[in-house]
Amino acid sequence: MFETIVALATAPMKSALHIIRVSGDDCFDIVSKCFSKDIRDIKERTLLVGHIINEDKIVDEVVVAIYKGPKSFTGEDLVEIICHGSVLIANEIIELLLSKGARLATNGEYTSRAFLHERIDLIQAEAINDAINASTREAKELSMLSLKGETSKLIVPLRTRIADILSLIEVNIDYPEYEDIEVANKDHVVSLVDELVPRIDKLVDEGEKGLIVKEGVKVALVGKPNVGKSSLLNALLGESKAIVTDIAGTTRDIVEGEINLSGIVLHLLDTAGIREVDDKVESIGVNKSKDAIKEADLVIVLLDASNELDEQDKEILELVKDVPHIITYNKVDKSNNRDKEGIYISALNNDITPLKDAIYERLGLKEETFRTPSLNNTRQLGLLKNVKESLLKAKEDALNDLPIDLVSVSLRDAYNSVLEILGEYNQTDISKEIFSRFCVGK
Ligand SMILES: Nc1nc2c(ncn2[C@@H]2O[C@H](COP(=O)(O)OP(=O)(O)OP(=O)(O)O)[C@@H](O)[C@H]2O)c(=O)[nH]1
Ligand SMILES: [Mg+2]
Repeated sequence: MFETIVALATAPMKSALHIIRVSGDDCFDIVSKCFSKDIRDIKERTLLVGHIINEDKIVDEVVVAIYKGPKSFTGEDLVEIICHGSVLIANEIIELLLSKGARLATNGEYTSRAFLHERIDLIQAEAINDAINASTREAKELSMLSLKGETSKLIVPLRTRIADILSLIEVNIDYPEYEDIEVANKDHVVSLVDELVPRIDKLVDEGEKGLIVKEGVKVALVGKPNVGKSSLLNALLGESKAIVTDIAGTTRDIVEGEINLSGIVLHLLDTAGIREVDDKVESIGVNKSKDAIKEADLVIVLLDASNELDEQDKEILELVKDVPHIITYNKVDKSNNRDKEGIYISALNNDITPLKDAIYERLGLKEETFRTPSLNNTRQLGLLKNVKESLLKAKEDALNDLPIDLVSVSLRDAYNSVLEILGEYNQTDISKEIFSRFCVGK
């Protein structure tokens, strides 16, 4: 029994039209109680023009789209009421539907129902949310591949291969008397793991690249005072967002900005120049700069090309040595010396293309990344890594000659993690977590 839910599917603001979605077992009954036509016997997908009526009073002239389950987005009977784009009208219609027995939908409940009715798997449900939240065309296109089920197709073969061996082991354990069944042994497990692990590694690599396309990267600009970090931020943004002066210690707090670099969103952090200081405010800023180094996906270490490196520069280079970074010499307009390894730019003259190219290259993205379906959210990637770990454990146990039923425990863990990626395992718990991120009406 699925209660009938109602919500506004469009943004609650003045617009040309609004769409109100009603879905659930009684949705045709409930809409018929306030629509000028009876829609209970509608057989096919239909559009009807009519009036929403509240006690003989016309609320609005509307178009009603009728979808019979299971051929609807939610997989159940569903009605979309297209009314005029006033929030007052939309609210009046929703209140009327509530009074006739519907209840307000919670966040993402329509997508959640589509999942529960197996219209889509969890990867596709997540793709809907990704498509809505995509901030670049490239990210949106990747989410469309997942929505079409292309990403799910990557994971289904893993499920099948693990299930093959698991079921062989189980038949062996449960029906030892069947002599014509192949005996499950450690070689089966070892060759399964050797076959699947490289495939998982490739999926993780593609997923991480996909994650970059989807969510962008955090890039911190760090260096000692006055090297031109804020000038570089401004040059990258194409606007003078951060204050620039020739006084060392101008920037005290993190200044943020965002650019789209060939389809990738860079979240830029301009930081306070790192140096030893007594000033309380500036030293808080310096600590924030050090934190930014840890948080960033990529650090641009800015050095002054017109001066020799000093102790401060060397200390900063020491701070970044274990994180992904690009060494960049600024102020080349003041110096022709380019003998050190690194990227040479002039933030002042807007001569920063070499750095943009270096950042893009460092992300390791290829043309195909934008067209390759991938498991590109942290939930999916985390589970994929669990699958790999469990498979490696199964291989280790097999090589240590543990009984096959004990080896199968890790194989089953791997199998369950694969199911969880698709949302087929422990459905209610994961879906609750995921659908809470949707907006109402989706
Ligand atoms: N010649 C030249 N001067 C530059 C360049 N980039 C920045 N400057 C100058 O260097 C001085 C410091 O620039 P900022 O961008 O404020 O330096 P910062 O690294 O943000 O300094 P703090 O905020 O103090 O850490 C300013 O006078 C800039 O005009 C450049 O490429 N060439
Ligand atoms: Mg600055």
